[in-house]
Amino acid sequence: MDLFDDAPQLDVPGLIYQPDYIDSIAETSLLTAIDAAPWITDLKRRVQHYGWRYDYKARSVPPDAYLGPLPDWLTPLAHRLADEGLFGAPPDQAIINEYLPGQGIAPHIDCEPCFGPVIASLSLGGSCVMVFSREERKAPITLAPRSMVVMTGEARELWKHGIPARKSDPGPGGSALRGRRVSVTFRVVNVRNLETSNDNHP
Ligand SMILES: O=C(O)CCC(=O)C(=O)O
Repeated sequence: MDLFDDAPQLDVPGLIYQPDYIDSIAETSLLTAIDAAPWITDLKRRVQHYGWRYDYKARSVPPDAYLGPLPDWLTPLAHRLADEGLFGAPPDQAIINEYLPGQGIAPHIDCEPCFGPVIASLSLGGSCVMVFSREERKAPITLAPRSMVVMTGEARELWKHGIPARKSDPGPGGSALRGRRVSVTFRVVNVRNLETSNDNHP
């Protein structure tokens, strides 16, 4: 865990935040590749699925949902996450979410049977506040563009994460207007569990 050994400790056990995980050239190139690819428009926000399709209604990865390997423009990041020791194997699934100002994602824990013990999300374009919650406890974390947030242990299994659907976020300097944020969330699919998956993904 080279890079992540120095990452600041947060209030949520198992949550790791690494600012400036990529530089702005890599960010622009990822956004260009993402915007050249087709979007799925069934949800309130646009998404793209790579590796395996996630079924939001069934809250599972159906056994026939394999889409093929991650695209070339995501593979280096997936290998880097594994090389840094965060994932036991390179992630084989990625969901891209686009959030326009006012859009968010409901608090949820990613499907536990479907996905492995580590979830990592890269922020592109704009920042947002992601709120981690466990019963009455809440921990808002600002995710800056080009940062990587990694959920492991309690943060992945016991705390929900969500992004309030609003146009601005509170911050140290007052309220900050949101811009367009695109995230790339990496996971490893538990292929052996695909028949029996069930979860509380939104
Ligand atoms: O936008 C993000 O960083 C997180 C996305 C997410 O929670 C999900 O796709 O389940």
